[in-house]
Amino acid sequence: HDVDVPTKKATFGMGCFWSNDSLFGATNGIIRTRVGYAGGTTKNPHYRNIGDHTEVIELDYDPKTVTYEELLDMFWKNHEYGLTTKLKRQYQSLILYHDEEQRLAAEASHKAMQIRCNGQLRTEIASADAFYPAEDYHQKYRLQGHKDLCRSLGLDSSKLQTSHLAARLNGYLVGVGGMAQFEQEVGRLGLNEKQAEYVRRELERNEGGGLSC
Ligand code: MHO
Repeated sequence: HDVDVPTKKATFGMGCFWSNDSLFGATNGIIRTRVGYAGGTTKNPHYRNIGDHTEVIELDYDPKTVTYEELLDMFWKNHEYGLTTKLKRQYQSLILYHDEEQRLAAEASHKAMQIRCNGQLRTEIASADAFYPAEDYHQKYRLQGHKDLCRSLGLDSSKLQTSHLAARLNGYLVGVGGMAQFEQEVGRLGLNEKQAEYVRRELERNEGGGLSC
């Protein structure tokens, strides 16, 4: 079961990519997500050998449903970008734009934030270049904790980077999106009643709990 609408890509570095995968996964307009390494120059980075790259989330979004500006808003609201903490390159605050329109929007939002933060921003903006997908065990990290659910839905490792359903569940299971939104789309997600009940239980348990890494 997949969603076939025209999408655009957006790429953000905003700390540990597990929580960002969940944050965006159940956001309306996000069609697919994958986590990986980007923004550096070293070849073939891995989690244990990340080189000068940064953990990033790559989004396929439907621009008719969510705008790049709205995604930038989520970027600023959901990570550490100031001078208060010393960040490793791995967790660099980073916007990688995919076209001129994104570049202009990113720079405008950066400028506005810089004023609000008295010039204390650490965020970098650069053109999206090579993206190296992270190892399978990092993809949809929260969802993968629910092995029986994944198995019953056929969400094996080959689907983790491409499945709309996997992106949604990876958010809902930790409470992102909320119950009302889940009920609105559950019919389209293709879950049976038992699977839907399971997700509802987890969503309820975790709603408002905040994302951890
Ligand atoms: N606390 C986690 C962070 C992982 S994140 C993908 C760990 O040390 O494994 O950077």
